[in-house]
Amino acid sequence: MYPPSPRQDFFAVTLNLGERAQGGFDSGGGGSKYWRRRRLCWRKWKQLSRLQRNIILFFFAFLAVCGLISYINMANHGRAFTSRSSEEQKIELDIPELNPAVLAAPQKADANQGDFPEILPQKARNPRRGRLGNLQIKAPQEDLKERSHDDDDTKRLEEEHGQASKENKSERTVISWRGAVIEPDQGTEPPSNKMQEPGHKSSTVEIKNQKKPVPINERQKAVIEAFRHAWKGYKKFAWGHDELKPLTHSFSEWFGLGLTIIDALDTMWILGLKEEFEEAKAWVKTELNFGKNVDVNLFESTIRILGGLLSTYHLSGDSLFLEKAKDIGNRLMPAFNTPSRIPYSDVNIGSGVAHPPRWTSDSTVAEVTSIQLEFRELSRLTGDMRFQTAVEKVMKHVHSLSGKNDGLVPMFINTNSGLFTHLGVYTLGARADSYYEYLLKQWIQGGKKENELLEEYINAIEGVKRHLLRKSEPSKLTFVGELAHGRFRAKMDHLVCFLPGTLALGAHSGLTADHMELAKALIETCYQMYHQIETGLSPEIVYFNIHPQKGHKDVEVKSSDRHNLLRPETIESLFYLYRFTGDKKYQDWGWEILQNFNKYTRVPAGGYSSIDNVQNPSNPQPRDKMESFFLGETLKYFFLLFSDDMDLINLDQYVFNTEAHPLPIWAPA
Ligand code: DMJ
Repeated sequence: MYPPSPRQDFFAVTLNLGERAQGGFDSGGGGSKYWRRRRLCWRKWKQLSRLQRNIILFFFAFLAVCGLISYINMANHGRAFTSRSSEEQKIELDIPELNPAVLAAPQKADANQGDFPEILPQKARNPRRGRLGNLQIKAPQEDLKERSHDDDDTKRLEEEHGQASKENKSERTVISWRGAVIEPDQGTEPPSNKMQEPGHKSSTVEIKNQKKPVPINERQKAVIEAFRHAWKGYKKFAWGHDELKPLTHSFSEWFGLGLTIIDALDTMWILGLKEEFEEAKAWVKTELNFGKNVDVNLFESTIRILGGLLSTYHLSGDSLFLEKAKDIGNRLMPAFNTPSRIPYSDVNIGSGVAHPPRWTSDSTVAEVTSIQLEFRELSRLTGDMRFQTAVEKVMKHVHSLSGKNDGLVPMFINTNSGLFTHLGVYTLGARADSYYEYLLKQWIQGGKKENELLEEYINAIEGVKRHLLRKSEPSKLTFVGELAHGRFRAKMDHLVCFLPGTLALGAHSGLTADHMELAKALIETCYQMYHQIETGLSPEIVYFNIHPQKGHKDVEVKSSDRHNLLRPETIESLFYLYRFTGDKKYQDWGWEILQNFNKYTRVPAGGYSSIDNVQNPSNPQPRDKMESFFLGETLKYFFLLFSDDMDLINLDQYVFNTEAHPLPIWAPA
């Protein structure tokens, strides 16, 4: 037996190794000393018992094996890491950051692009300069730095655009959100440039749905009659001007661009009014001139003019409308040349000078976030990605901002700082409304792939439920109020009545069923905003009773809010609800409202008029104005609501912009 001597073993080994090492480093120490130490070491090794030596050898062998194993592992890990990176890269390519993945290859405009004015970016404002001195900003021709900045983004988009088209041939993304599984639907192709007949649904629908046309019914005929009556007044007294003043047989100008004609083009097409369409088209061809020295509001001209021209192009296939759309699109671009890239509210389309309103450098949140459907579509059709780049920058920026309350946004955003202003007030009404609408609709337009938009939309609806929903007394109507610095106001704009339609569209697109339930509850409320009022027409704003009080109705109206501007939102939502549920009560409610429009707002000589007092049936006080959206939206939605042809502007192929102009849902390449 060999009694172990651990202390000695340990000492011998470490000392010797240490000496060896020291010798190795001590290059000037002399070789003889080194060899003496080696011999001493060997002697000590010999003095060890066999067992001791075996243990030491086994220990070193063990260390060597461990070292080898960890070397192999590290090598494998390195290989795995490298290959995982390429997987990730592949995934990144498969899920593009922007929506061109779902785009068909852009159809180059066939017109001579050189015919259109080249509007150069204007120089960013100095944010430190005072407001008043900076209201008008001339576009300098040589701002190359900004231009190249934009060019980079545009180039990137163009590359993604091309790449995405290739990659998505076989890919169809499935998005899962809180249990909802959403598959992109079949989208819509750009039209052929072959001119179609008015009344045809569109070149695309025609090809895909070889069904017999559904004959129009009596209620639809009543809408056609109403349209013709409105058109008669406009033609007689306001032809070529923005809006009809039906009482004084005159007109009013806003932009001086024949707004009513442009807004009504696709309505005429859908209603099958061939003659009216042809005369309107002739006016667009010979009279419409965007080179005028006029200030236009970016949002209003985008949704009405650009949107109207693009949808008419899609429905008719006539390239005249695309040419005009490109022209106005180019002329609106200077609005984006702000320090923050949040666009100014106004732009002079003749001079290329953009500016904020006189009293502020803020823009309205709804306005800067409700131009995206139109500019994105313009890029898709022209292949010029500047339009898309500009509006998507705005969306991304707003997405990144703080100051939201559970997805609800403030009403203003500063064009210098890019930050929300007037924080703490949240509404689904004026100045914020279509922000929410366009979150969902852009997601649908792009083929349901831009998850950021969907997430924002769903967050916002959760925010609405948490902060803005209440029930009225005595009828327990569900309504959407407002939040001002933590205090709830039971105030609801008629504008909010877009929401039931948008919620229903979301539910139809795969979102959870509670969205449809809320849509049904809210459309009932919007209908009651008409039904409970003396003329059967809704005021601009209502206040709901939330405390039970004897003799009080659900809805109350302030004298300053009792006007009706012939707005479309409730009819729009009735249309969506009917399309998705098939419940005829929505058609009946719409019919009741149309009759009341005829009773209280129709002007015998031609046209319809906004009224000042919906609570006075014997004198509703006509205001002498027919808004262009009455023809562009209200009558169009009436016609679609009364139609039983589910393919008349099929909602799986088209998405309506906020001015009721249908734009195609992008088809996979
Ligand atoms: C229209 O111009 C649009 O619907 C916009 O989104 C809101 N206001 C009017 C109609 O009320």
